[in-house]
Amino acid sequence: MTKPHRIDMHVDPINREESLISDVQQGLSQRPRSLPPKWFYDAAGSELFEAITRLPEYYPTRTERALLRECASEIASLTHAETLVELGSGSSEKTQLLIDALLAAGTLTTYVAQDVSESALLGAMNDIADRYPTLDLHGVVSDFSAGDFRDGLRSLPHYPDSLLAFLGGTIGNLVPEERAHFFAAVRQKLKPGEHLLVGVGLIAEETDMIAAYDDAEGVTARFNRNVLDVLNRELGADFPVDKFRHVAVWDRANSWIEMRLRAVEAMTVEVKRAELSLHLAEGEEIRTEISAKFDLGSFLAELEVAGFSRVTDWRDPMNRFALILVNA
Ligand code: AVJ
Repeated sequence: MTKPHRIDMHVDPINREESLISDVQQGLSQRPRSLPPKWFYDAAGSELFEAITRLPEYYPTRTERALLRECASEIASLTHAETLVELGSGSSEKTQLLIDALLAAGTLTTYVAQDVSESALLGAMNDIADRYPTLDLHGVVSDFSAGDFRDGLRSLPHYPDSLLAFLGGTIGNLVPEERAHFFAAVRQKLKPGEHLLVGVGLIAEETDMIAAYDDAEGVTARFNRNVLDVLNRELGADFPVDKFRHVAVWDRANSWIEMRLRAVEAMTVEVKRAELSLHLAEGEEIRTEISAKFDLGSFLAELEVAGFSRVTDWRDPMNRFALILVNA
């Protein structure tokens, strides 16, 4: 097996426990109670997410893959990127379509992959290293949302002629205010002429959207409850995980799918290392994720407010997902 000339792995020295504690103290004591979705992704959660992407109901992943297959060579000729930087790279599986096209165009030298999950990133980097022996590879385990995204993005290395990819619809996990901060921080990170490629879920049939987040097999339910396993293990909490029901609702006013965990009976939970004692009434819910779905035009308007200009976009025939390419 030929080795790539370089693989670097960086683990951002942010204290995982410290930020988990502060997220838990903040999120669980406010109303509605909430937890940030990044804590889903320990090794088990990352694997559950990969299982979700293979479910018949979860259309975003395969729709985006089909779009990438169609437009990757066009993206390569429009961007001439030397470096592909990916935020929330996960398994990097769909990214290979972009890498293939950028290598075929002869411009790509470097792939920088960032993810919050060390296990997912290690697995992805090993796959990529095996498949692409000539690519320079940099893996960054970090929280890109740290410090209003400024700190989180600052810790990513920047290379010339970058294409920054943010795929999968993960942008939907941010509330509008966070999105504005994210776009502004990305815009600052990129040099004029560099590109951003975003994958976004579009507003689809409500029943299809709900099914994608509440599958028949219950994989999404396990993924959702896994965040309580994370709190139990990492903070010495005693959440009775099987006493929580997975709930997915479409919030039309906010245009997002909301995942919640609903306590099926009243309970008191101790979160030892957060010094938190939590009383939940029967039926009380914790919001664990929002996944916003967009109207393409208003999404483009948000990008333009941040100083990006549209290059082009691609949508699937059912109009459920879009890839958007913009210029910094
Ligand atoms: C990985 C954030 C894109 O919001 O659709 C899948 C996560 N949550 N099923 C999404 C998720 C429930 C997913 N992202």
